[in-house]
Amino acid sequence: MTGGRLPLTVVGGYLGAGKTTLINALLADPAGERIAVLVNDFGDIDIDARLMDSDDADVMSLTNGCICCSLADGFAEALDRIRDLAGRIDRVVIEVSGVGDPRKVAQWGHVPGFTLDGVVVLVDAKTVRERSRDRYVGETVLAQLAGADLVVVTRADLLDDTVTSEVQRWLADMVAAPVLRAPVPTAVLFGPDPIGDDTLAVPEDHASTSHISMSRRFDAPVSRGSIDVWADARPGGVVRAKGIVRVDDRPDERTVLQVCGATTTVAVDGPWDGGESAVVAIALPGTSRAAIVKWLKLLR
Ligand SMILES: Nc1nc2c(ncn2[C@@H]2O[C@H](COP(=O)(O)OP(=O)(O)OP(=O)(O)O)[C@@H](O)[C@H]2O)c(=O)[nH]1
Ligand SMILES: [Mg+2]
Ligand SMILES: [Zn+2]
Repeated sequence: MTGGRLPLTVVGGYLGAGKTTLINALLADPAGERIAVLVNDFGDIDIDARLMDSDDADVMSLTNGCICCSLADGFAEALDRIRDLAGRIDRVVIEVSGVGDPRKVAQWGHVPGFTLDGVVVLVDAKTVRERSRDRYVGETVLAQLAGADLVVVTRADLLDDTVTSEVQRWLADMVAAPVLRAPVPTAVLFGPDPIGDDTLAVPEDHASTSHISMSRRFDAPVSRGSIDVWADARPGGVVRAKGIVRVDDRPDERTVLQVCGATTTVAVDGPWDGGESAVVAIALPGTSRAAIVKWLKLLR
């Protein structure tokens, strides 16, 4: 919890993208957090709330409209009820209807009692490119992606790996957020607070014209596997990143990470020097800080 305010994570994505599936996975592996879920099903029957494995979680549902436009009053009331649960829950996850704009819903993360944690947008690897060009739903899908702090690609299990990679590259060119394949660990979905003892430095807010620099320090070696995931998921807005880290399979050596334009290199350049194990990322003005934090959190 952050100063008594409940972190609010918004989950969006087109109809059937896998939002309820992701939230169920969160409820199954909540990383010790007590989660309240608010579901906005688009139809007039609250199917999704019943699909959620809600043993420990408080699941509330809002039907018959979309919380980003027509259900503002009902949504405000639901947040009041959730606020009353404070002390019993640690965070709130909202499933936005498949046609809703999650970024609009994220504005509720700034009302008293809450703090915005980030916007997670899911896309179906199989259909997202086609849908983005569709004359009826293209605008909706593109707006959802534009507001993402983290993009999660679903149904990769049904596609050839090369096809999914191509979709991921297409997404990465378009959005200023990390692009990951489902399933995504809870610790990455929830942020931007740093995990464990690692510290994450967030400099003062600069004028909107200056680049954003964020860094992360590691107390423990990072895993080799996480470096690959991290390199593949770089948000479009990040123009440069570099670091000297200890890696689990070579903890006594310096592993140098260099991200420059589209290229990432990972090289060992000598014995560990006793300095800090850390990474710095520089992003274009306007890049979402939550997106950068989520990306840096992939190193673990
Ligand atoms: N194979 C596969 N199926 C998935 C995946 N994610 C979701 N599904 C399936 O897709 C269907 C729709 O998933 P939901 O999680 O209900 O999708 P949603 O975004 O909540 O759907 P709406 O709330 O109706 O917009 C279900 O049958 C899921 O089991 C995935 O990564 N792989
Ligand atoms: Mg759903
Ligand atoms: Zn709406």
